[in-house]
Amino acid sequence: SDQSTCRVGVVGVPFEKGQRNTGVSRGPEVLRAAGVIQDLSSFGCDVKDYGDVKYEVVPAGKQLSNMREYDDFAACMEKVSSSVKQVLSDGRLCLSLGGDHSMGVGTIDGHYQAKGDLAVLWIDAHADINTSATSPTGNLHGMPVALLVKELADYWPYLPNMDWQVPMLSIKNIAYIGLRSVDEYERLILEKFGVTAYAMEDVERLGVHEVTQRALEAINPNGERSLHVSFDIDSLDPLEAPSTGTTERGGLSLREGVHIMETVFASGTLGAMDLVEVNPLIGSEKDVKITVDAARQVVRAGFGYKRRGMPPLLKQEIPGY
Ligand code: 6HN
Ligand code: MN
Ligand code: MN
Ligand code: MN
Repeated sequence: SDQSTCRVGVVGVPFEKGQRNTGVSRGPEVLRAAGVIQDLSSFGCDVKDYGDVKYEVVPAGKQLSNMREYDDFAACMEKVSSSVKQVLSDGRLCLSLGGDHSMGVGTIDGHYQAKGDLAVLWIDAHADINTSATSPTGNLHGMPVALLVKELADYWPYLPNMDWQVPMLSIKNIAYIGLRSVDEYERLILEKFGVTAYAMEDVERLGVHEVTQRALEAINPNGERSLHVSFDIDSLDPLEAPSTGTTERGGLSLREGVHIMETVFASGTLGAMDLVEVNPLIGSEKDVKITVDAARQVVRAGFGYKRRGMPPLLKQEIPGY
């Protein structure tokens, strides 16, 4: 059986300074405690936990306008990038557990450094493509995509302590699914560059399977790019994932989220996945459990779990069978 060929490395990113709610930094801890790693090994993945990313701040010496907690962000993402690069260089797929979505800058940079040309699937209620000039909040978790793409490089000031990061992604190789809260200047950028973006109305019109196939076809037509999936738990409807900081009603069902990740797995192109924005300090204990269980289902689907059931691992023969 080839079940043990799924090799995964897990990186925890307990970073929450890209937004204003306390608690997202405890995402990796609650996801691990709920059994994300055992979920994967239970159907045959060989999983290694690389632990949590740690960093030390080097003050930039000047305030960057409209980029809250920039110094921490720059220092943390450099470490995130090298951890993700390490996992991939060890011949494993990388699962990064967040943490807020600003960590996409680190995970995608690390993925690029290990694998070169990438395709990125950004599953989110939000487009996360503000620059410091367009952001209505100054929260860095609304800016990662704009930091990663070549086409927006000239829209940023010089970013101290970010010399390790070079915008390398082509905006043509990113696709969105789940959008329903896009700021005005974000909309302008998506239009200007013709970004592949499936908003909720497209999921309704075409269905989630078709949307996912089209998104993958648009960003990776020959399947030769390594695929990075950045899954923001707020892409799901808040009824299915209430414990997150920027909820938007009218979102994906958990079934749709799982289907996207099953389709991703079936494409055979996945290199790395982020699961971000789970905040165990938002909502009741039950809300947290619902959210964490949703995250676990989405993750295991991406690494090959089938709802129709998995064959036994056949570690030993069971007498009588
Ligand atoms: N996320 N567009 C808003 C902003 O502050 O730029 C919300 C961003 C949400 C970010 O959910 O990862
Ligand atoms: Mn996001
Ligand atoms: Mn979001
Ligand atoms: Mn299919």
